[in-house]
Amino acid sequence: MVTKKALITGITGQDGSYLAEFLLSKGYEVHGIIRRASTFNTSRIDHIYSDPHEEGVRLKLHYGDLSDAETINNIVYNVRPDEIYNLGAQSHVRVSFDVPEYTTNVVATGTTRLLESIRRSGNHIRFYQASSSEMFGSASPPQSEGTPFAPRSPYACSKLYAYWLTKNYREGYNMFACNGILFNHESPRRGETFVTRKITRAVAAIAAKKQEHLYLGNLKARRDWGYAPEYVEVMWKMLQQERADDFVIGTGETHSVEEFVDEVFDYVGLKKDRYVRIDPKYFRPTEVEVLIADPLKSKEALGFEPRIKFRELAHIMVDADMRAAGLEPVGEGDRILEQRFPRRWWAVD
Ligand code: NAP
Ligand code: F7E
Repeated sequence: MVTKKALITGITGQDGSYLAEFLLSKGYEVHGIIRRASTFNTSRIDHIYSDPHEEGVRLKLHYGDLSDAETINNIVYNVRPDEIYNLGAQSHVRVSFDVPEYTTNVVATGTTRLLESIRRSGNHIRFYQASSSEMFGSASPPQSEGTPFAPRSPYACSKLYAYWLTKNYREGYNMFACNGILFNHESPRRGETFVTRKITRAVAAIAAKKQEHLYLGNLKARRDWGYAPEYVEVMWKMLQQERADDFVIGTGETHSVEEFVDEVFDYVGLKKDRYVRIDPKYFRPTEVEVLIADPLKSKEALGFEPRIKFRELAHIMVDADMRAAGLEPVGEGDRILEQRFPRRWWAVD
């Protein structure tokens, strides 16, 4: 029996695909907004998609774009969801320096369009905003809900606008609107140009003798990296609370890009010095040096305690990329998944 309806922007992304899978496993009817592209852009959700002509289909896709208010209004009006998860974004920090206006349009103004459309609909729709640890920028670590923001990129400034607007609509219009301030979270579905996935793919390609070098930027930057499936569960949890609120989500650990490189190369038994090169084109005009979550509030209020941390994450991602490259996985990552998630709701990649 269908219990609730959810609408997800960014359903074709890493988080959107896991969230859709999670909500379907909970019995939801899931609606997703996808963008028209000249090539297929639904590879992350193909395994949960069924022909809409079949009976009982609970995943429904709609063409739309966060830059297009008319379509957003129509979808919100016609679908009448109980919950909206706003995950759609130009989400690449480095790219936001190249396309700052576009990033603002989608990330900041796009959120305005969605919030306005909910307000005008007059319906009681619970709203989740994908806020980001990037908003903390140069603020001293560890960062919690009370840490003053100091954004360092067009992406972070746009996310901060959306964060404040979400709070404004909660306070001004009594809307159930939450900010999940998520620290970096990764998986085998992570976009190929984010640093963790770039590294795990490269190692698999090097092992398969299809790549000679891996070019990276700032190896000293430190991040709090968690595992994406655990993070989408907590998005849902935020919308099930009695009162709307904002939460920091992270592991409470920080590691450098260099440590990630070391972990991954050691795992497959390759010597990184032979393969890793620095290319300054990957440096950012302004860098975020250290992010580390203080996740106390989400632990106490939501019971959030991540089961996967840095080392396991690296192994899970390498095993998946080895498989994708046609190689035998090392196996530790696969074993961790089996042991820690015996009742997994997501398909292993
Ligand atoms: P992602 O893999 O880059 O996915 C972004 C999604 O947004 C894709 O479905 C993309 O569609 C869609 N999108 C891009 N431009 C759009 C537009 N103009 N209109 C509608 N949809 C658009 O990002 P993610 O890692 O899943 O992250 C999900 C959200 O959380 C994003 O808002 C991100 O900024 C935020 N966030 C991510 C992290 C993290 O570590 N992953 C941490 C904090 C916050 P296409 O597939 O067509 O490109
Ligand atoms: O960079 C450094 C880079 O692009 C991490 C997004 O999901 O998380 C993500 O943003 C670090 C940075 O992620 C390369 O300079 C070195 O310090 O993987 P990233 P990000 O910028 O932290 C936040 C929370 C979000 O909200 C975003 O949407 O790695 N780095 N060398 C590199 N980064 C990249 N991409 N490529 C390199 O070659």
